[in-house]
Amino acid sequence: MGGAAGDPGAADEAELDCDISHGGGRVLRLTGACAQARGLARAAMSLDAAAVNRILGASLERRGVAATWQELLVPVLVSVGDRWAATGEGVDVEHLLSECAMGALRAVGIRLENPVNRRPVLLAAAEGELHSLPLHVVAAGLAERRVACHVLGASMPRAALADAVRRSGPSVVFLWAQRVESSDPAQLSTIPAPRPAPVVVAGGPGWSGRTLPAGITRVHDFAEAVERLGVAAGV
Ligand code: B12
Repeated sequence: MGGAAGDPGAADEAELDCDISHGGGRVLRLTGACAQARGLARAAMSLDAAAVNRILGASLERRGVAATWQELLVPVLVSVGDRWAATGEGVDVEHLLSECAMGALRAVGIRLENPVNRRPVLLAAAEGELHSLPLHVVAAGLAERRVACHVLGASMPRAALADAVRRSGPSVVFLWAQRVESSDPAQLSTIPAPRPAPVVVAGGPGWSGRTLPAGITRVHDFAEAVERLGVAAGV
């Protein structure tokens, strides 16, 4: 698994319309995106899952998780989301791209042998939160550091999360909230602290402006998340 940033791709400073010939005039606006991101946007807009999988697989292999997330996936996801907000269209594209991305990112963790951590790292999305893709990118980034994670996925009820913490004794619990509607800080307080207590980390734009319970830190980007969770997991 290649972890180096490597080839950043051909930068394109101009706003670019990825016009999809058989997509009925569907357009995605990508500003300053690399060639691979434009290819990913075209494949996603064409609902060409095989091409999306190929592009993501090759990028993860050659450039690693951080570059694939920041240079390919984030620009295309943001653009797909903006297009949905403006037109109400493209939920199909959003689903296809997220599904392929989760598959490609999961494969990074599945290939991890002999992880360095003994205690689990739990990654979950907050109650009511269906955005779970960032959990998978964090898990893949940690796998590159030989840290194995348990991804608990979307909309984790607080009682079930508390139970999982009691039963598995994690070193870290990461809770993602994409939206303010799902970022009730009280659910962070109900995470139990069996000895030794886990480090609890909150991530995602949903937590912006929220006051988090004492002792809980917030991370703001992929690199900070992987660093903070990796240290808490012992690497
Ligand atoms: C894929 C997607 C979906 C998929 C999710 C699939 C999945 N399994 O995850 C589906 C189709 C299910 C979905 C559903 C919905 N979605 Co949606 N979705 C998206 C999309 C396109 C990408 C989400 C994502 O992974 N983002 C991750 C990164 C790319 O984005 P970001 O968090 O904004 O990144 C910022 C920071 O978090 C940070 N960052 C970047 N990467 C990382 C990594 C880490 C680890 C950290 C800590 C930080 C970090 O940097 C960025 C700049 O600050 C976004 C568009 C967008 N801009 O995000 C919309 C978006 C998040 N969705 C949106 C909405 C409104 C919805 C729905 C409510 C729609 C509906 N009416 O049903 C539902 C939510 C239902 C629910 N109960 O949760 C809005 C949210 C608006 C808001 N602020 O609340 C967005 C922003 C679209 C838009 N432009 O309006 N969605």
